[in-house]
Amino acid sequence: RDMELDLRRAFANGEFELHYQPLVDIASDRISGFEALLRWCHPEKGMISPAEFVPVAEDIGLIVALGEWVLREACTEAVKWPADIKIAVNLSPVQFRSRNLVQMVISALAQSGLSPTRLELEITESIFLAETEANLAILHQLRELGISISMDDFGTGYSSLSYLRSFPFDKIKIDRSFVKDLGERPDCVAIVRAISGLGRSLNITTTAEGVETMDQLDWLRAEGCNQVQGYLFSAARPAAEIEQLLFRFGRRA
Ligand code: G
Ligand code: G
Ligand code: MN
Ligand code: NA
Repeated sequence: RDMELDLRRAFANGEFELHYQPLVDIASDRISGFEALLRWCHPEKGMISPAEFVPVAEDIGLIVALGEWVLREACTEAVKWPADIKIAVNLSPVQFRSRNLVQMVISALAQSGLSPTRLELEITESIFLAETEANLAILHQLRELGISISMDDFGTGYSSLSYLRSFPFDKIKIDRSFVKDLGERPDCVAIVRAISGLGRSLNITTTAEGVETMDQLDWLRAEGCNQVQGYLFSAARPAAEIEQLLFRFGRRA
């Protein structure tokens, strides 16, 4: 397909950029970290969403090199932030098949000088669909380094609760499809309540994604969710705006 060639060209030309979306602690109402979100600034087509090109990059294997670039870039940026601000980076399941993932992460941390305790890696349920044992071993090695592991888009994928028993996740990210109709649909409240309760009992932080309204925030607070992320606070913004965002949310950078 056309996009394959275009993606390889774009990677060689440095057309990718990282934007950062705040993760806000509900109790303190302060930013505790940022999620790095990949953007493709196409010379003719403008900004292209990762939802469009990440699946193609996965198909052609480019996600391994692109994902390495993302991690190195994110760590290099985050090391400039206040020491209590974390950086969350998405990992593709394809990166787990690239055998030297752990070495790559160690190298990115060492070269940037970022403490592993400031790095959160976001994975999706799909990594438990195949090569479960090998992937679990990788996750354990990453966590041994002091890195936090988050389960992204919780509740939308394979959704077996058994992996919560086989691996000590640090965070569960409640998919924004459950947040969207909070207050309008009782089933969404029930699901958010159940996931928050699960997090509390298992001592796992819960983060709600896609929070757009004060009403949603009130529901999430009432249900004991720990952290929020969404347009109510800020969309993902370029690195140059992070200092301003930290200032706006009660901290000096
Ligand atoms: O930013 P939105 O920004 O449109 O992101 C869409 C999807 O792309 C999300 O599912 C998000 O997890 C994924 N995504 C964003 N950045 C990255 C990245 O650096 N690596 C991978 N593998 N996925 C990413
Ligand atoms: O990694 P993940 O699948 O969670 O990617 C986050 C996605 O959600 C990105 O596409 C990001 O741009 C998008 N997003 C972030 N905040 C909001 C929000 O408040 N509402 C909606 N609809 N999307 C959001
Ligand atoms: Mn994510
Ligand atoms: Na998500």
